[in-house]
Amino acid sequence: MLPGESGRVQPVFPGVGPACEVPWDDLRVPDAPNTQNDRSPRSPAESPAQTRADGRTVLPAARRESAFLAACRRRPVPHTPVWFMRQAGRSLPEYREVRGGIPMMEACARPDLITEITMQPVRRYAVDAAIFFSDIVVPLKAIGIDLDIKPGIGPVIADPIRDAAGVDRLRPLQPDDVPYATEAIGALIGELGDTPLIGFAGGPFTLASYLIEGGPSKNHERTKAMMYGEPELWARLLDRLADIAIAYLKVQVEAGARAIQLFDSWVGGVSPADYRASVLPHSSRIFSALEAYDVPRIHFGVGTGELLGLMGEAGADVVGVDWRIPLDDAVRRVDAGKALQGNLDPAILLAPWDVVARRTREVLAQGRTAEGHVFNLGHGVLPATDPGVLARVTDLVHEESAAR
Ligand code: 1CP
Repeated sequence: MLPGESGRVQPVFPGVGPACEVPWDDLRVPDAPNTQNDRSPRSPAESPAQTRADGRTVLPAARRESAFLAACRRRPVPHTPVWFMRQAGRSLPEYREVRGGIPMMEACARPDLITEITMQPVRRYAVDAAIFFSDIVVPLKAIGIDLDIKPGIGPVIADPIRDAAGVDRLRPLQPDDVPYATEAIGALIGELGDTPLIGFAGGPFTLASYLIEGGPSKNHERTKAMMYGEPELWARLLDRLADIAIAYLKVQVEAGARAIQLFDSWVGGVSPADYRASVLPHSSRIFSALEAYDVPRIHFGVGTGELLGLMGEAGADVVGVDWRIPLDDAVRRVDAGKALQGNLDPAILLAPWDVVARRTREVLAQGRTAEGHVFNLGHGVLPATDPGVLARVTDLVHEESAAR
């Protein structure tokens, strides 16, 4: 689709005039929603910039930075970008079909399946980013921890880690331990064209919780008992988990991921003081280790309203917000210089469309107070979600935000 052919409002970059300083490398990414038949990168030379009557310059699609990367970097966007946590998964019939009978851990180690499942939501929705299909426990399995992802439960660890000998079992991750990740991302980069791929890893608290509790947990009590009662052992454990996250993220970025997200999903149960003392140093080390790659770094956890400022301080470029606090409130909780991601309650997608549309517009309005906003849910897509609703939300976000 050429610029202007879509019949949609031609988006304008405020302040982007002839002396536009957006780096060339970023301008090669068409931002237009990637409809299925519009994936081929076009040479910027093919379509010149146009100056409108009001003097503003409209960059042709092929010369614009990906809307997702631009929003992460707090730069002007043609529309608010959108992707959904857990956009691949059980809400999609095509996912259920390819996964049929194949255990989750096996699917996560097969490049063909990783590629197919990562692509499924990108084919269905005009999302602005893809997320690598894997799981936060994949690198732990790759270094020899005996674990499985059980249907309907989640990660289950055969021999939970509760002492120094257990911590010593966590050896460093080498790229050779996850050859399927490198191979799948290589294939994905080709298939995705200009749609950026987000790589991810589990945050140190959340991975520690699975390892210590032995599986999903409501209160993370053994985990917190170690954090409070055995601070040296805790620090050693989180240090090793941070090293594993760094190695796994580097593998993904070196293979072609263009942004990363650190999911510390369950860290919201920790107070700000304890977060600062016992978790932040480790997350901070992970973000610092990725700094040189110059990819946007996103940090997300559930129920982290009281931690948002600290999660930004840890070194995230983009702070993920769950649905419990409005984005304009979140803006006040993070330092200047951060973009926000979020935060429609995933359960809203199960309500009638007029409710979904109204709530989506509210999130967009609140997101406008942020320096950059990536539209997302406040947590993962629920399995009962109708994919048609996700498609409509994606289009609504694009249309509403482009029309402004
Ligand atoms: O058989 C299945 O379909 C299992 C369901 C499933 C899927 C599709 C699990 C088990 N993991 C995944 C993939 C996955 N996990 C992705 C890629 C898909 C995408 O986003 O499109 C990602 C990013 C994750 C990350 C993940 N795994 C997190 C962080 C995000 C979050 O949801 O908070 C966490 C906490 C996990 C652990 C996990 N893996 C699976 C489940 C059900 C859980 C949560 C268990 C619990 O309640 O503690």
